[in-house]
Amino acid sequence: MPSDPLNVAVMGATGAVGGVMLQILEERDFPIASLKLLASSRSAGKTIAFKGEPHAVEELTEDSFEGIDLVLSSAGGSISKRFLPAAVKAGAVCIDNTSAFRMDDQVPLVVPEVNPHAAFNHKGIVANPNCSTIQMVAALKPLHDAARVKRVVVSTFQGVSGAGTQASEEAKEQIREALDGKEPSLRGKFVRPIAFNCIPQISHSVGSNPFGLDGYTDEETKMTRETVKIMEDENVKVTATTVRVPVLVGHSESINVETEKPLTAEQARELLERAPGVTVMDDPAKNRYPTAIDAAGRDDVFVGRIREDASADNCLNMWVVADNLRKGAALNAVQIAELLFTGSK
Ligand code: 25A
Ligand code: L14
Repeated sequence: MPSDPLNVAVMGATGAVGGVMLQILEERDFPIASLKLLASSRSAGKTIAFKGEPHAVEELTEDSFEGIDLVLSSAGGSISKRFLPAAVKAGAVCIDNTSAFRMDDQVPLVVPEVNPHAAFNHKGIVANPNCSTIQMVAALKPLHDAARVKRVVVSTFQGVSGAGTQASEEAKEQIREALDGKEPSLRGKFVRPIAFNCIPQISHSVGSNPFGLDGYTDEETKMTRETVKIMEDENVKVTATTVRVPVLVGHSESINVETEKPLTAEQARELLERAPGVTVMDDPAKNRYPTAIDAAGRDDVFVGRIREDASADNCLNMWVVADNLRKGAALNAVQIAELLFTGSK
């Protein structure tokens, strides 16, 4: 059931995710009657081309949503909390990329390949999961359906674009300084140098202790909690270590998964080959496995290095990579919109 063209607003249109959102709406020819680009006053007056037509960026206010059918928001959690209630009141359906509403009981948390049915229970807001969670559950779901996932131990290697456009600029600047033999300067987006380094701290919370009382960052806690909500099974236990690496686009994950029933590596490979939105790239003898550079700019979640773990029963290891701005954020959000409005995914 193709829908009538929609009046669409993009909140955070000038950001890392917002820019990719516009690209994806264009690529997929999403049915748009009118397009409103919203950002902070810093960007008001800039123009961005969409389908060859310049569109002016407007300052986001509570009055921005009159006549809007669909809001795609990616301007940070505090902005979503402040403005989405006004959008819902104006009658818009909001697909929110931030963590603001993800664990709210009234708000579905959706990956279209995993729990599409949940999207239809919305009361105005549908949450888009965390990028690291999206790519992990896309790879876990087919294994869960076949053999029940019990426990997951995951370590992530996350690109800097996940922290926004300014973080990407800071990372490049630090790498330039390091190559010039200078001390990389910290400009606010990283707590330790990211140039030629790995930082085991991904936290957007600005509280006094970014590690929380249990020693985990909010990114790690999100992976644990969001997985249970999306998979609709509280028996799936996840423990995570999330690490920022000097990669621009693409999150990579080393995943150890324990299942109730045994699965050989070959069986897992076959299940993943049939899974929607997943591409298996697994021929290690030919150096074939996914890396962030392979996944950047692509839509699928890539899986490789699938192998049995001889140290425990019913355990497998795999390596899962995706473009954090596309499947991890903008693409997943547009797929949810397609599910709700155009009857496809
Ligand atoms: O608040 P959180 O939750 O901690 O979010 C952190 C950041 O993560 C990104 C996004 O950064 C967010 O700000 N993000 C959100 N969801 C994400 C996801 N799922 C995600 N990243 C990955 N995956 P971003 O920089 O990519 O995009 C921010 C967008 O939000 C707009 N925005 C910010 N404050 C706003 C606002 N819009 C409305 N009202 C507000 N109060 C922001 O627009 C952008 O579109 P902008 O106009 O503020 O920024 C446009 C250009 O200005 C530069 N800039 C940004 N901040 C500052 C700045 N310049 C000077 N001072 C600043 N403080 C940017 O370089 C940008 O190019
Ligand atoms: O919760 O890589 O959507 O910094 C998205 C970006 C979490 C952190 C979210 C990153 C954020 C993530």
